[in-house]
Amino acid sequence: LNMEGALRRGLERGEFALHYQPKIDLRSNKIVGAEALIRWHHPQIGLIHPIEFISLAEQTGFILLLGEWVLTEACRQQMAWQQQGLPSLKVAINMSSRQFRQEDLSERIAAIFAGTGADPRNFILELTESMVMQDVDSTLITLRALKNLGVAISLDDFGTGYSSLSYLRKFPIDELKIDKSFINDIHENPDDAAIASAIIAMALSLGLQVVAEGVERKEQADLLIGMRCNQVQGYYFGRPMEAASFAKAVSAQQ
Ligand code: G
Ligand code: G
Ligand code: MN
Ligand code: NA
Repeated sequence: LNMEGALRRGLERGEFALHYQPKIDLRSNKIVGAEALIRWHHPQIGLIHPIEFISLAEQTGFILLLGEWVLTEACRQQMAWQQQGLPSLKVAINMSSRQFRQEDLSERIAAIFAGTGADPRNFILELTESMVMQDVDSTLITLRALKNLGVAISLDDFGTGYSSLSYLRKFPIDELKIDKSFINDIHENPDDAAIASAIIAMALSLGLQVVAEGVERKEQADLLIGMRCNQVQGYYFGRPMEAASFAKAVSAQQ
């Protein structure tokens, strides 16, 4: 089976979809946005998760085309929700390393916003530490160009990679997402709780938004409220879901 060919045909045939996982603000206890997570509805195999195809797409370069589809689809969906009368929702998009290293990334992204009419201020681009630390000079140029468009920048899986803390202040970053491996055991492991608490305190004192990922239990959410964490995301609040279910969840809380 030629996976790369199947991916390309799948894109042409409309087999990809975005699912949306709620991001909850801990002050209002309301959904304020979503992370868009790609899914492939293969006609024979069924639902395929990104772990099965993202790294191949990255190796072959197909991720560039797929990444543009993801942003275009997220723009279309965000505007559709707004037209349905939902409150303005921030949509977070995962970027791949290859996408982030494109010379003309900000122009490509600007063209997608212009083409769809979506407001860049409603979008967050998630980057990982390894992506931003690869070549810090060119990272800084790219991040500045992206910030000029109006999008927000988030550092995803924070704490699992190697990022020099000095770059947290040099880079124009808006948000840290604490990796779920630090959140898993915060309710029973004091060391993990200490790490989460320290990351939150550091983020807040640098003026960054801080999001805890992988929250699966109420005890974890309660601890994070006490630590002044801004937002949470995880199965306890909602799994990644189809756009229509996400819209229902948002309307239900109005
Ligand atoms: O729900 P989950 O299985 O969706 O995601 C698995 C991994 O795939 C995560 O690391 C996530 O960041 C990545 N991923 C999900 N959607 C996208 C996407 O649209 N683009 C990229 N580059 N990665 C994605
Ligand atoms: O790598 P990234 O952080 O972009 O991907 C997020 C991944 O975490 C996705 O695969 C998503 O489905 C998954 N995820 C989201 N919430 C939870 C959770 O509460 N527990 C676990 N185990 N995974 C989660
Ligand atoms: Mn992510
Ligand atoms: Na993450």
